[in-house]
Amino acid sequence: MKRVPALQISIFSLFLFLSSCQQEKQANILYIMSDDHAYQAVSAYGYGLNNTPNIDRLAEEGIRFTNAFCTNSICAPSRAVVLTGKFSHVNGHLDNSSTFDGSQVTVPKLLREAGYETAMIGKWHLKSDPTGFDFWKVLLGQGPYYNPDLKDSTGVRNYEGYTTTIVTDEALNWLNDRNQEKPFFLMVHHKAPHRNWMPEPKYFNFEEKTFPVPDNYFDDYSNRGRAAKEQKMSVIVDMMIGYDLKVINPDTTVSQTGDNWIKGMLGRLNPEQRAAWDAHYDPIIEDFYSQNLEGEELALWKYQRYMRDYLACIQSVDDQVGRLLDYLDETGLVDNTAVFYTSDQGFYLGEHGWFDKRFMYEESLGMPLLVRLPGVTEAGTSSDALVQHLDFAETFLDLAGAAIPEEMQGMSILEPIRETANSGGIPGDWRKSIYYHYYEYPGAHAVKRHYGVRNEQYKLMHFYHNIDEWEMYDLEKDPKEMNNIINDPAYKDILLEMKAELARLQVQYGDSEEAAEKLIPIQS
Ligand code: SGN
Ligand code: CA
Repeated sequence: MKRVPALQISIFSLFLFLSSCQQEKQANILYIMSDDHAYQAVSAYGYGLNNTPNIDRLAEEGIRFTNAFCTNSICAPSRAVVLTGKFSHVNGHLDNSSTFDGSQVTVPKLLREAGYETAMIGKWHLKSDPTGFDFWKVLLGQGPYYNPDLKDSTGVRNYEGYTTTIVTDEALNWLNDRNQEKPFFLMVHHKAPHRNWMPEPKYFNFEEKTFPVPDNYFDDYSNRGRAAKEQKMSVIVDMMIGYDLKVINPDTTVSQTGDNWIKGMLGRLNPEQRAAWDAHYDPIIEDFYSQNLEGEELALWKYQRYMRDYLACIQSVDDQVGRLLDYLDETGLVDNTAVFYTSDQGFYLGEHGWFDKRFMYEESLGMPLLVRLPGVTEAGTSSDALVQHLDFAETFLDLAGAAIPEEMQGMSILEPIRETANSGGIPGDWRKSIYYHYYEYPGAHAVKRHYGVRNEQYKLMHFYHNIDEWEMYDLEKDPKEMNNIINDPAYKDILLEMKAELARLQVQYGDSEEAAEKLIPIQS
């Protein structure tokens, strides 16, 4: 055997020692993101609508953020912000019609350079194929609830079963097969609970539940502007009885909204799945047509029907989060794996009478965010720090001990996490306000373009493009945003401060209304 000089041995052992230290420092990262999961529907947030014990484990064993916000309340743009650590106007992904420029710098690419093995499984929705991942397997577009097609670098394959379960199966397969020598970065993105909320049979029993109706379900949008009045996301008016609420008219001569769409979805089911579906929904359909509901009764029936399917879909997500957490326990990875649970944005569960998102109002601006990393997060804590999707790339790089590029626009949330563990407070130099900009108009649900600023107590928004209206809310006095105080003389000084803060943020992030109008040509 060739002898190695003593000095070489000691340099070699030093290298081994340093690389093992490096590995210890670099936590594994498991990022679980669902689609349209409202914070009101995570029981750790205390709204009493449902019970999500597995997602709640992350709050009990880690930290819960009470002020976590998106930057542009819609799917693909949020995903692009998470990947790049940059606002939509900088990463170029303004709305769901855009195609992601995968040649730009993204967090999986940087983590790979920092020694990580990277994977992306589930809903992708960015049109171009994923880049920067050692492994990817993604749904096509929005993906269905049952029997999905999944695409990887070798092509597309069909999978039989419930998508939420299949995405998790694939994540667990990858975890088992991964390179054990490297830390991992795994993104698990669920389709659920995105529209049209098709539950798995296990949770058909949600039909027996009745949910509290939000007190502003019958909102008439008085004291608000045209944007709130002219949207098309009303449960009562815009939800499709067939597609959304699963009530297909047995009289096929009657044309009813969404019947063909739901029939298309149901065409994907195998005979066994279809039999279980029909056994559940047929009596609901029969009951509905026997009642001839109208007016308020019909509106309340729609709300309950919506909530039952939406929350049932979340129950499956919760089960599958549980499987991943169990895996970390069983393999001993738990102590060195940072787990994030969040959503691509928030969602309306009947507040203001709505479903969907897009608006900068609280329910769709906010999102659940729970983080657990033993030794870093303190069990059962919460933070009121204002954080955004914008911060995630920076946070992952911070966890990896990798440099955060200057051009990234967010801040590592390890700072407020550490401060929560130290003092229970927010770091003094943490941001005091957040910036928001939504572009997809004209588009589905007709929410007008707007941008704005929110701080701890106030929110200022400007709706523009085919409208020029400002709204301001006092979130302490009016948390449900029912009363626009933009013309209230009592808030004259606050308005000036908020306008100045908005202008400051636009300079800081390099955005403006004029630039936005040039990014997307005026269509109407
Ligand atoms: C689909 C939905 C919309 C939803 C968008 C965007 N309609 O178009 O209700 O707002 O997705 O959602 S559907 O009839 O096709 O279900 S996002 O989460 O992907 O941004
Ligand atoms: Ca979404």
